[in-house]
Order: sequence, then structure tokens, then C-alpha cells
Amino acid sequence: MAIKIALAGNPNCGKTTMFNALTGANQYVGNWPGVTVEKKEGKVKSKKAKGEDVVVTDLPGIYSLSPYTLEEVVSRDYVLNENPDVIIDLVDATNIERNLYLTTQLVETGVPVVIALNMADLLEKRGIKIDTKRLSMLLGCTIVETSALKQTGLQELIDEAVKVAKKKETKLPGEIFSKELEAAVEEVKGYLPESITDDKKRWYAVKLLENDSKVVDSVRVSEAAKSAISALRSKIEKNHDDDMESIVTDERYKYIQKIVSTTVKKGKDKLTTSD
Ligand code: BGO
Repeated sequence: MAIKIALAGNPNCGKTTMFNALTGANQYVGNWPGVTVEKKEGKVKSKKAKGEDVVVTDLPGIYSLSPYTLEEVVSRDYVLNENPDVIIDLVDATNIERNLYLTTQLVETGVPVVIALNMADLLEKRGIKIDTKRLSMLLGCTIVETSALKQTGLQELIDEAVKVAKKKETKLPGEIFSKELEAAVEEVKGYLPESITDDKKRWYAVKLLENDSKVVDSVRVSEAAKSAISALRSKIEKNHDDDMESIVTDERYKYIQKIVSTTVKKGKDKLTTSD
């Protein structure tokens, strides 16, 4: 059995450049089943794989794991149903707040995540300093600085991803949301069927709270549980005078701001750059 790595990230984070640099000529292109979204896979080498094949699947560039675009649905279906061993989450280091929004969702899926802090070659020029050690501790995943363009950090990234894949240990994030929302997530987890493994329960619970149509249709919960979840949702929406999806989004961004404020320092951009 091959080790399966999923490559995820926002549009423009450098994913195509990274995928090409990692896989070179060893790639094959097709379509995701049933849709006209391109699917690219390729083999990579790692001594840490100890002879096993390592296959990287390039997921479409996305900002979120919501159910609104084909790209989002393809990506989340792959992550949740196709059992990748690890996700490499490509984060554009020069645009970290926005990119971490997807990260906060990927770490909830129960699949281990390794962050590639890409465009690292631009950080010094832009006067950005990132405390990767602390950020890694706060997010509960390893971070490797990379430049897909300059091809630096790539072997280290693959070796780290393979190491994490072989460990088969999922570290779920600590508290991301407010106490009120975390308590609601915990309650909804209790209503989920046993067919959803413990490591995936958090993702499904958040989605049920948000009333994500695809998850509501696919997860079997009793009518009583549906009513309880609906009452929980209404109570929180009333408290915030907002809809649940917006509340969850706001709380993710608050969490990101909190961790970025202690790990990222930004100076002034140089006026003349030739990047
Ligand atoms: C252009 N460092 C730097 N400095 N740039 C990078 C890195 C990196 O680590 N990785 C990618 N880029 P995609 P998605 C471009 O195309 O791989 C650059 O959407 C240009 N093109 O070279 O396409 C990469 O697949 C003209 O830049 O991203 C590309 O995720 C002027 O980031 C861009 C400047 O990479 C997006 C840049 C005609």
C-alpha cells in the first residue's frame, strides 16, 4: 500500500509550482470522478518511506471546506472519504491570516496535517518574521519552511509528511472557538453515529451545527438529535444575532488573529522589489 499525501491550499499559494517541483515527470493527470475538475497525482521519493511508494494527490485550490463550490466538495470528499495518510497544507507565508482559515478546518478532519510555509524566500524582503516553532505548537502540527519557486525545503517537507503519515497519530486542535461554541460542538459529537470515527467527529459536529446541507443529508442522526441540534443552533444564533455559519467563520478568524498576534511580526514592505 502506498503512502497517500494530499496537497491542499488556497489558490495562488504556489501549489502547482510545488506539485511540479515535487513530482517532476512522475505525474499523471485525469479528472475527479463525475466532475470536470482536473485531478493530478504523482509519485515522490523519501528515504523515510523505507521502500513504500509515496503518492501525492493535488487537491483543487480552495479557501474553505464549505459545500459551495465543486472544488471545495472534491477536496473535502477526498480528505474525509479516501483516507489520505497525511495532508500537506500549503500556506502562503506572506498572506498567513487568510491561508490559516483553511488550516483551522483541515486540522479538524482528523487527518494529520503538515504545514508547508511556502514563499519563505519572500519573508526577509517583506520584513515578515514568523516564529514557526511557536506557531507549530499552537496549531499542533509540524511546519516546514519551503520555497516551491527556489525548490528549497521540499525533501524535508516530504520526509516530514511521510514520518507523520507513518506515525498514524492524529492531533486534534485545542480550543478554537469560544467556550459556548466548543460546548455545543461537544454536545453534537455525542449525537453522531458510531460509523463516524472519533478523530472525525469534531469536523462533522461543526458541520451539523452549521447546517451544512451535504453533511445533514449524509449523516444519520435520530429525529430527537436533529431537534436538539436545531435548538442548540437557534440558541447560539439568537445570542449572537447572527447565523451559525457566520458565527463559526468569525470565531475562526478571531482564533487566527490571536495566534498570529503572538507569532508573526510584520515590518514595512520594501518599496522597490523585484520578486
Ligand atoms: C507567477 N516563492 C515565490 N517567490 N514565488 C512562488 C513560490 C515560492 O515559494 N511558489 C510559487 N510562487 P502557483 P497555485 C508569477 O506565476 O503555483 C509563485 O495557484 C508570474 N507569472 O511562480 O501557480 C509562482 O497553483 C508573474 O507566480 O499557485 C506563481 O497555488 C510574476 O506564485 C505564483 C510573478 O503559484 C502562484 C509571479 C506569469
